[in-house]
Amino acid sequence: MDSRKSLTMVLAAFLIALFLPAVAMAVPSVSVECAYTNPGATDNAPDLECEVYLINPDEVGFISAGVALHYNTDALVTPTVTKNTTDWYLGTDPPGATYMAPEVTETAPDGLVVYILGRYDSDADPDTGVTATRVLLGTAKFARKTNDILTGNQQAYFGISAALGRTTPASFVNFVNTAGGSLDVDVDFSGAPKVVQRGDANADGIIDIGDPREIGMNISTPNLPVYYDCNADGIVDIGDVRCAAGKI
Ligand SMILES: [Ca+2]
Ligand SMILES: [Ca+2]
Repeated sequence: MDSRKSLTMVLAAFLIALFLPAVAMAVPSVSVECAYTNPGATDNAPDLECEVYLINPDEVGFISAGVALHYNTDALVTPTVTKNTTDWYLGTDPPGATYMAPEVTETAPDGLVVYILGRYDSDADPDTGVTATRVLLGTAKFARKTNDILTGNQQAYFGISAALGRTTPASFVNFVNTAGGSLDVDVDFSGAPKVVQRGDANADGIIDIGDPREIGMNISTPNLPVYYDCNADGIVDIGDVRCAAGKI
């Protein structure tokens, strides 16, 4: 082997070693994304809308998931919750068999919404599970107790955080993959929830020219964070570009 060839092989081995840790670090995580509406003549009633996503970069097949969403009852009242029954269902078709509606506990000051989800398609792909890289688990909408005008990331004010759905009994497993393995210790909850004003599309805490631009460039992207929906009508379209521009 000439020296150039052996140098090439050493370099290749080095590059593989360099990128291996990055591949191994692509762990699944939970992302909590919330948008609040400020009061004003053209705004909807003051509210906070949260969406809880499972981020699954390696497209591991999940057959169950469980997340607890905490909130501060001093700031938020009357939760209305849903779970995603399009992707998480048991049976031949979504929504399939009714299985564990989200549980809401309004005990002050730590309100709690628990989503437990399962996926078993007895017809099409019983062994596949949920493999999307970004999949919705559930939503929660709240009324705000006060009409205070807020700015920036209000995670602390609203007391928004996420954790494993159930921790008792000790044998309960929230996240299970298609191989039957528990992923409870693997799923990363360390990312801070984002709680920003509607229209702050890049969630940096301020609404400036970058936000209507960000919305405009992503109108056709599915599963956009809720803060892209500036006018709170449930869809992201040109109206949100205008709405965000109007908030600058
Ligand atoms: Ca912004
Ligand atoms: Ca909209």
